[in-house]
Amino acid sequence: MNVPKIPLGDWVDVLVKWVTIAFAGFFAFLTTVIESLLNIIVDVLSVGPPIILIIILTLLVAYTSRWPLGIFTLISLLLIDNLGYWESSVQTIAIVLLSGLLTIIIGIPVGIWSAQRNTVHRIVTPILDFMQTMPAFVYLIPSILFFGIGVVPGIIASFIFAIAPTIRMTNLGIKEVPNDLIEAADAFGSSNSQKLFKVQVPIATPTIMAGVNQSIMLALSMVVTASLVGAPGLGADVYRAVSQIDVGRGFEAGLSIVFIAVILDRISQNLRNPVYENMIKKKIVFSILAVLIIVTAIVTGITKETAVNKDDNSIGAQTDYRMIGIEPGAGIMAQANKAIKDYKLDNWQLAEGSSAAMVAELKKAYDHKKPIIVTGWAPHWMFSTYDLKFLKDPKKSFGAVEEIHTIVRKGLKQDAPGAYTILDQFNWKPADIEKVMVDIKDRMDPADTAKKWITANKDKVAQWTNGAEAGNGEKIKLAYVAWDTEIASSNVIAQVLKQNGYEVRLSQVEVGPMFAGVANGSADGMVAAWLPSTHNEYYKKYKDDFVDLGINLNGTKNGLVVPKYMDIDSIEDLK
Ligand code: PBE
Repeated sequence: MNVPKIPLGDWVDVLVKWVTIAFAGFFAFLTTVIESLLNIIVDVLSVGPPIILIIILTLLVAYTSRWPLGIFTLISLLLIDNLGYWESSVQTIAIVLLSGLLTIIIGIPVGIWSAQRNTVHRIVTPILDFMQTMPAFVYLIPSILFFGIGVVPGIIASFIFAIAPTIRMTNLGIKEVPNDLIEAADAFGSSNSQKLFKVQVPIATPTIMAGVNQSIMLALSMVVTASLVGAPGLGADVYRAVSQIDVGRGFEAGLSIVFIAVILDRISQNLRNPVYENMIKKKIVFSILAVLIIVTAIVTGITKETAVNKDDNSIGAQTDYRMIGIEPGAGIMAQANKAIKDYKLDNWQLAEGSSAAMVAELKKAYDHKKPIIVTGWAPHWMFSTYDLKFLKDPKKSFGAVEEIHTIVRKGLKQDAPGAYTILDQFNWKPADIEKVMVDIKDRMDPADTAKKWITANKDKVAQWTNGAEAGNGEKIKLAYVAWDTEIASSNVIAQVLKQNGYEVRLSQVEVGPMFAGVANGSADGMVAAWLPSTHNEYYKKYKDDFVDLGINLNGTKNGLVVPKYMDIDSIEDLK
């Protein structure tokens, strides 16, 4: 039977597209609100030197959860500071606090409502199941389109992922309030709201708080995922370490996350019944804390207000001094950071995320003729889709024109001589790869696109396969990074190898792992080494452990890219 595929994905695409346009104003508003709230929290937390917050947190943990834990807090926070992860930690705490806050504000009322109305409960439960089990990565995709890259889509995705326990536990807590208490309240003639706030909620509080605690922990577990779309903090540190296979830094950042998890967990668990309550009243402690927070918020708010330069119309002010980057391990990211130094762009930041997020952000800005600066490279379909220009780079921070090399593992020549020959002879032009990229971008399946290109370019492909022994079903594993250029090239060469008798597996990884994989033989090869400058660091590190088969494409270029409607020409204009 031949049942056509149901175009579910297409429907979702259409829906998301419609929502993006119809609710653009609402999303912009929400982005501003969430960003400002987060900024306030970060400002308050980072007022004064770190030691102030360290002491306050230590005292708070000691007060709520006994002094040994206070000492643990002190030591672990001092260690975080010493290792250089303080700023990231503050960012992470702020993100988790804000997601937690949103969870409480929305989750508890929904939980109460679903405890009171069975219909609500019946509707909410399957939605919660869905939200909790749908891989959180999936929320990130529409989130980027709705909110742009940065911290906001990360917070929203964490919130969706984390809210379920609060709703479920609130519902449970309220339902578990013994019936005789409700009857007693009824007998005294209490109104519904009196019953709720004077009887049900107080009795259910421990259960509700357990839910909130779970939500906070889940939000914390999302920080690495959120960093894929540009959320800063410890998650970004971990992601960066993965993408550069930096074991040491990965461990340091991971350890910091563990410390913060323990601290937040203990505080949120014991907030209601602090251990030392008989020594100092809860009310006093929390009042002092509240006053402290409010005063700092007001003071930092005022000092900031006066610091803002009112008539700043520079490109920097228009773009929030932010350039949109890609995967943290990409060579172009190191180059962009170098440019920031070389051109002394002190107040500029390079947002980390992914190539897909960068492209989404570019499209959004371009559609609204807004100023935007991205890290871009050619060949790339974006130059044929939009009117873009490279900013001039007189200091050559992004290197000069480059080439892409094919690199294979040692021993491939003996194990699969035919594949080796094909990989060695693989060579094409920017115009070729661009054609493939445009088709893939227009939503053609990469493998099909590759086949189409091969059929249309038989002569070229014949040169690559010339004299190559046919394979006998040997397995060839090619590593690549999900950059548009490499999705195109890897798929084409994979199809060519397949048509010559090899069983090819493409394995998508981060940059560091791609080089390491070929070097340690767990991947057979890759066609994605940008040299001499872009991937020089990785190349140097592993060059003794793999075989460089030379150039497969000439004439690539990296740099900062802006739409032509922007009135700047050179990186120097960013100052
Ligand atoms: N790129 C595309 C990569 C190499 C291929 C420019 C994004 C990089 O910067 O590492």
